[in-house]
Amino acid sequence: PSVAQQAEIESFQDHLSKSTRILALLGAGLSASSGLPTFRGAGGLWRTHDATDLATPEAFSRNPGLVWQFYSYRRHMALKAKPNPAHYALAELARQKDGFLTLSQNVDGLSPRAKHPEDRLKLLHGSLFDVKCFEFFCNYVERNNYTDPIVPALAIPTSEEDPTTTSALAVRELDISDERVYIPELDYEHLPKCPKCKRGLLRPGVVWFGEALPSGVLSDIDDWMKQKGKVDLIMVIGTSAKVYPAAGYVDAARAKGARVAVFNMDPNDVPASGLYEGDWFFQGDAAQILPEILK
Ligand code: BJW
Repeated sequence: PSVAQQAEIESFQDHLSKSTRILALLGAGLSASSGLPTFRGAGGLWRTHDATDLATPEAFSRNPGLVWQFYSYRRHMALKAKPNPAHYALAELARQKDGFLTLSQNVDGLSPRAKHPEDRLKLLHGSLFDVKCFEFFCNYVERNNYTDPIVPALAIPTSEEDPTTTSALAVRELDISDERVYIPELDYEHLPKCPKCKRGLLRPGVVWFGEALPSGVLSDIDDWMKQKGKVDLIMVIGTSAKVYPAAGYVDAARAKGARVAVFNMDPNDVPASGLYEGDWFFQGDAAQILPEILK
């Protein structure tokens, strides 16, 4: 870092060491260097679809097979991925500070796998590994379902490598995020069914556009916000901070006195209210800069 950057890092570290009530708002950029794509910008296309167009109840109603292929692929990739140094650095900080609360928009399970203390981690948008019934009359929910694929029809197709160039008969998974790779259309009978009502389809336990965030999560955060008044700091890490109500926690923390520290690859991706005097912006790959700045 340059002299100016070093001074910024030191002023942040000084504030962090004096802070007791701290929030961290996490987004997809935190997991980017674990190999998981973000939603907006490069990598936000899945086949011909904008990833956010598939993240709606309407898309699931219209084509549950396609939406399940997208989520089954993401479950598979998330299981293969490993938490990166930023997930571990945050988990360590959360352990050290009693008044720490992480608000994660990520559904990939990497913070839990980095042993982030569970009571200090709120999953705003659910988890890829929770599944629930899509029928409004049925309340079936299943947590931590890591079965991959969840039903045989959702297995990632493979190709056999040329046996003359490899010693064993290796099978290679095809990249079904690439529209040129053929995947069959799947309908009702191929997809996971609800074991409770036996009628509805199961769906991923994530929060889609137009859906409410989990009520228990929201009330836990409200309770935390109301405690002892002041918030010292909110760290905004690897998120475009464009999706609400998640992004609204930046201003909510500010209203309680918090200074804001943004960690992002893109200098334009600051919260909607901008940066104030006394805030920080650290540009770079979260997996690299966060462990350095937090150590
Ligand atoms: C790096 C990096 C590296 C890259 N290092 N950095 C107010 C105003 C306007 C609209 C609304 C509003 N309030 C509500 C709305 C509607 C809507 C909304 O916000 N729309 C906006 C898009 C305008 N919100 C909702 O619908 C929410 N529900 C709701 O409001 O309900 C109301 C209600 C109440 C009561 C009853 C019923 C309803 C729900 C929002 C759910 C969002 N769900 C998704 C999908 C989850 C499942 C899945 O994973 O598929 O959540 S959408 C998607 O966006 C996902 C993410 O969690 C979320 C945020 O994205 P994120 O993480 O910020 O990713 P990116 O790609 O945007 O950014 C990555 C960043 O990382 C970039 O900045 C990069 O530069 C950076 N980066 N590599 C560091 N290596």
